[in-house]
Amino acid sequence: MHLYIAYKNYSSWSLRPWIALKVAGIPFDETILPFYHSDALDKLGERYQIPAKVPVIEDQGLIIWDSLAMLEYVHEQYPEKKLWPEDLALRTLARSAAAEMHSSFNALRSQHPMNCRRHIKMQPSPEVQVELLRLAEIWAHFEKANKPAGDFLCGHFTIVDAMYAPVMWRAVGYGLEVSPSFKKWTESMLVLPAMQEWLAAAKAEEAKWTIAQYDEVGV
Ligand SMILES: N[C@@H](CCC(=O)N[C@@H](CS)C(=O)NCC(=O)O)C(=O)O
Repeated sequence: MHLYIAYKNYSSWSLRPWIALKVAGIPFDETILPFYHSDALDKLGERYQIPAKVPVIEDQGLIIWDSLAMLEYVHEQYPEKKLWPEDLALRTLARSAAAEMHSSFNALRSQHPMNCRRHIKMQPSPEVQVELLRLAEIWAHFEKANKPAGDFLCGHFTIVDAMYAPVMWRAVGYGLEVSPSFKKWTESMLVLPAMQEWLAAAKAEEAKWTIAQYDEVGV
């Protein structure tokens, strides 16, 4: 399996499949395509007639160019990793929350871009505050759900945690408050060895790649 991603510091979409593969212990190779600094991502898009966007997975002669689609693919290929919970009610909740992340939270995404290296306190705008309340509501659904013990939304780490992983960086990086259960989840996500590996790589990238428009948010 080959995963194409972009900057570990900035690319929120890239983090989703990467962290899921790492936490599940699924072997993969990766290529970083820094699209502000090279045209390699455009070339990949042209080669496969797909958008010049990351992440992309190439596996068994197949191309998957959407993060949620690739997480579903990985789940199908490795059902023993239980990347979705087995319980129908919990899986349905997790799938709905993952899909909501994929299609919503536009204010949070655009006003607080993921930037793992950066920590500043920013007052959320009214639109972002509405989305933070929605996150608290989603976390309350998981709190009330009948689920096994564990630090993650469904007990053990699943696709829904991977989908929200960039939100963890946004909350931590910009000092955004959501709810006590959300805070507890961010702490569990942050100490994952895979997340620490991602952070170390994001820090190491600073010597070669920075993007001013993201580094100056809130200045
Ligand atoms: N629907 C896609 C969205 C991917 C996406 O927007 N990727 C951003 C990554 S941060 C990108 O590649 N941007 C490159 C560009 O816009 O030039 C997915 O879920 O994977």
